[in-house]
Amino acid sequence: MHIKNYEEFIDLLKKEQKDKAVLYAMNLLEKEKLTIEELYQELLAPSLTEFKCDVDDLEVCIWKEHFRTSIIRTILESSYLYIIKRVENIKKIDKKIVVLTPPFEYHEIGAIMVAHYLLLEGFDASYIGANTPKEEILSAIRAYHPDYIAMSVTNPYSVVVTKQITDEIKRFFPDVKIILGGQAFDNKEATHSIQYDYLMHSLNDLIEFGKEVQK
Ligand code: B12
Repeated sequence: MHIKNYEEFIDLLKKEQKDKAVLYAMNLLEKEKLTIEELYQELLAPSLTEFKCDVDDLEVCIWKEHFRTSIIRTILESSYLYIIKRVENIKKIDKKIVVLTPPFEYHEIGAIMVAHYLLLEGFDASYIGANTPKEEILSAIRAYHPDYIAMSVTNPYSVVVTKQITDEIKRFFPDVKIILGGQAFDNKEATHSIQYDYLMHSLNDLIEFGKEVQK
């Protein structure tokens, strides 16, 4: 664990110094002090999941959360350069995966990370967006012919619409395998009555999945 890096990074986030926070994270990758996975798992993800607002005004807190999310998103986009470089030298897995969040699901940081993790495992993965309307999802399947659809679901209210979408995917595209993940499924009962092929939670699950697919 890189606790010192986490503390230094969080300090920049608390001060809302976007430029310094982005440079700090990029420097860790450039100098190879952290891998992309370590940066995401040990700094970026906890900086959001453990976010606590230290002011009393709820409105100010919401803006603080939005601003922090925007910093993390900028770091994720900037990390893509390092992903491209690493992917050049790894064995590719000839499987296409479309990653998305369903309609009305705005939490997208987890989905973007998952798309990046899948690229680093060698998959042909594309993140197509958050809050993706049902028709767009079906259209993406028609256009890209993916082997898998990975749906990231955070808000428990999104589970109902996830069921509707997975039903349609299974009806019109029975060969496309469905991967579910995200905080809404931390409780496995939430998957009750949803048609899916894989339920995954972590980077380790994705690594195991990569190995299984290549067998
Ligand atoms: C940032 C944030 C937002 C932002 C999101 C911005 C964006 N562009 O993504 C905004 C402001 C939009 C937002 C809105 C809301 N939010 Co919010 N949000 C958060 C916050 C602070 C961080 C989420 C995050 O990005 N975490 C970091 C990522 C990396 O973690 P992750 O998503 O869990 O993903 C990891 C794993 O779950 C996994 N994973 C995720 N998807 C998948 C998929 C697969 C296939 C696999 C293998 C793995 C996997 O891998 C990731 C990497 O480790 C959380 C707090 C928390 N505890 O998470 C609340 C939180 C999720 N939000 C919450 C709520 C209630 C809301 C709102 C309803 C608030 C409101 N009243 O408006 C709305 C709902 C919006 C909607 N319709 O979706 C609650 C949910 C509680 C619950 N269980 O009911 C939380 C937990 C806050 C809280 N403690 O109350 N939110």
